[in-house]
Amino acid sequence: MPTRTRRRLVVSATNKPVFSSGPAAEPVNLERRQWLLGSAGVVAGAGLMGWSPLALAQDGALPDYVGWKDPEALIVHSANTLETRRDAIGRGVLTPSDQLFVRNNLPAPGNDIVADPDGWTLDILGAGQSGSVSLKQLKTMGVETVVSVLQCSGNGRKFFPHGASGTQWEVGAAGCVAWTGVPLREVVRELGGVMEGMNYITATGGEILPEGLDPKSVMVERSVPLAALEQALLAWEMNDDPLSLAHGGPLRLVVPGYFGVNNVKYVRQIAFTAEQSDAKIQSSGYRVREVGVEGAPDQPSMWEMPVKSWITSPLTTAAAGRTLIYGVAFGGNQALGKVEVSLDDGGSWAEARLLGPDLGRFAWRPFVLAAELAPGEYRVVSRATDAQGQAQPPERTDNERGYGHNGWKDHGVSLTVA
Ligand SMILES: Nc1nc2c(c(=O)[nH]1)N[C@H]1C(S)=C(S)[C@@H](COP(=O)(O)O)O[C@H]1N2
Ligand SMILES: [Mo]
Repeated sequence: MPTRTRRRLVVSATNKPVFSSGPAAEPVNLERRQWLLGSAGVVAGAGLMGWSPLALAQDGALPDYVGWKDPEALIVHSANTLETRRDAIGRGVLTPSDQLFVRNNLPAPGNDIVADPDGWTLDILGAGQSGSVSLKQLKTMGVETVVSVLQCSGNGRKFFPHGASGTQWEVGAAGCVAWTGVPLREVVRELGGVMEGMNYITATGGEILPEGLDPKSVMVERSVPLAALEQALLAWEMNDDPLSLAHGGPLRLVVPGYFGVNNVKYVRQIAFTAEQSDAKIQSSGYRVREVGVEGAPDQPSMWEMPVKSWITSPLTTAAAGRTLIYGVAFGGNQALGKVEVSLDDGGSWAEARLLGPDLGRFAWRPFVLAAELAPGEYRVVSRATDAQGQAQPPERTDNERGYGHNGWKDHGVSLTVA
């Protein structure tokens, strides 16, 4: 858990929100020291030749800002990229916070931004009444809890044979967590609605950008279609704890059903915009294109997640006899329909049983299949189908950056039963 001193959130029904109409306020308490990359050194200032958002963590140890996480459950790819081990994904419906993956495109801001969560301010543009609102005020506008799968666009990148650049995630750049916050549509309603002609929700992360680089080339600013207003949440709690810095505290835009990158951490501005952001992370980053092709705005953006599943246990060996085969499955932006498991690489399938309570359209379900296994070699695979009848394809769709892999073949495991 992020902190032992738990402070429950009080949602006051009497405090009426007040909006400043002046120029958008800058977020407070952001310091340059965010550019300390763990113990790797300072990377601020104009001389940014060696600047890399993927500085290596020392000795595979957990960097300070995620020091509260469970090292046994995580693979440290870099100071900014931590993956949940496949064998750490349990049978529970929710991923414990200390086992959840972390992915930062930029070094995380300083911990001081979560010291006074209620004082955090969010600028809202493109609504009937634009202005600045504090987290304290947001907490008076409504509250809801949504369980959703958080998954990086590059989850499964490791399986692409062309060697897609980026973190070599296997299955663990994903987890299922409970978010508590105010639905964005409630906030917008209080502000007099979305201005006419706006097509996107554009959210900006609260990182202080390094000097000497074009801000557009590094800033985390993502646009999602306005349709996502139906489910978007401004979250201040994750798994019943105040949102940790690592996961975007004090305030995060959560877009259930959409890939991780759209869930902007330490969100400092929400703008309803006619066009998508021209930041690199939107215009050419996170675009699906053929191998060898550069990213461009006319290619599909990593928005809605498709149906996906994978086996979590057993992963390598099992004793002959009755074996319970476990995994997780989700429908992405759709509810989950069913999951099938095959012991012969898709030759024949049996429907698995979904475990735990159904926590809604955006949550994942653990699944289990009881199998009677004779000694031998097995290729165990799972195939999920969403509520609309869309099933996982057998193969990945090769693409330059290794995005969106939901092919069932690569996600299978080879099992030796003795
Ligand atoms: N402000 C900000 N938001 C961000 C990012 C970031 O670097 N900065 N990374 C995005 C990406 S690519 C992913 S996959 C998720 C990861 O969320 P997590 O670190 O809470 O697991 O956050 C997204 N939101
Ligand atoms: Mo990501």
